[in-house]
Amino acid sequence: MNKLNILHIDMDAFYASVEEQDHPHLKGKPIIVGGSSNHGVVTTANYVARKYGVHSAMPGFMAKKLCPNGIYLPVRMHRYKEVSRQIFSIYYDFTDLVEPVSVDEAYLDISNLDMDPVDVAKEIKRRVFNTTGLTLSVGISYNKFLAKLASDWNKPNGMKIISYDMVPEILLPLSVKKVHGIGPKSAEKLNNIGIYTIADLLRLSEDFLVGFFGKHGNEIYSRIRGIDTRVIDTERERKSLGTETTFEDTDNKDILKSYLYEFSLEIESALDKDNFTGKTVSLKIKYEDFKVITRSKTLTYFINSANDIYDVAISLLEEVNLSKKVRLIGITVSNLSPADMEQLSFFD
Ligand code: TTP
Ligand code: MG
Repeated sequence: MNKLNILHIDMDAFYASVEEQDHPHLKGKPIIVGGSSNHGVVTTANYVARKYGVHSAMPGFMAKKLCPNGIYLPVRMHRYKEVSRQIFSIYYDFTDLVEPVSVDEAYLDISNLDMDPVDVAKEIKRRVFNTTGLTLSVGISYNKFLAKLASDWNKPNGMKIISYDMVPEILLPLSVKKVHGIGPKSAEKLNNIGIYTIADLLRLSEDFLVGFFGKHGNEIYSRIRGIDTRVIDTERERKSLGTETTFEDTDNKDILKSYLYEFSLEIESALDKDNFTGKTVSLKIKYEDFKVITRSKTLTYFINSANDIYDVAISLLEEVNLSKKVRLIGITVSNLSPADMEQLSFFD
């Protein structure tokens, strides 16, 4: 009962952190992504810029008033998606029960892992940092609502557990705005009738909440009592299909190629089964010294045949260093889309 099996992971200042990582000389400076034209809107700001009061969705001219010396950068969506894929592929190394919520946010159900949830969280943080240089915040709890609340608790680079016995102490004093499902407008309406905190909300009947919020009223009634029965929805967006294998260290390219061909066939049949096509092929290699590299290529069109997947995988293999022996190789196809809706890509 109430096993701490749900993680909610959210990257810190995601777009701005990617920019900082790609432009190391900007580290420590206030970075604002988007909003460079006065009509534009800020997508996000790093934590240095947030000290000036700059935040997501703020019009550019306001940001510039608050932070005239900020570095204003254009949005490079394809790059954030690329980093996002690297991060998600780490999550999928731990479990298939991943629900992608956005480019930088996911729920993981780690029930099947025989590991302390804190160790899982630490290991994910470590691997994401080693691969991308980025930090994230993770919330650990026994349902999605509480895990999400926890991930927001001590951003950036945070980690917070909310266990069953902590729920009253955590929830009661919280502002109603913190309840997933209560937006700024509803929060204002609640404030107008003297309801500011979850403790205030708890005094209202379920019927009243349904009258007030409509069909979400029941959910909100449960959530403020720490109850959330939503499961991890892995099909919310099918993110990737892949396969990999470990073998005796080898530097024989023909052997590696034969694995890639085998995997391309496997992925083809998996894509076919789910009626998906994909746009990105990633090659993962672990060397004899356990160093792991991944290389990805995103096409401008969707593919689902073994031959197409293999061709891309081979072109990626040509780019990697094979002077060291390899002990694992794998392919993942991501950026998936239902075969009959090819024009819609995942994050758009
Ligand atoms: P968030 O996770 O909400 O924000 P963040 O990652 O920048 O900062 P943090 O989580 O540390 O508070 O959103 C993820 C990305 O989505 C963000 O980097 C930019 C983009 N985004 C927008 O484009 N517009 C928005 O209004 C918001 C909130 C985010
Ligand atoms: Mg984030």
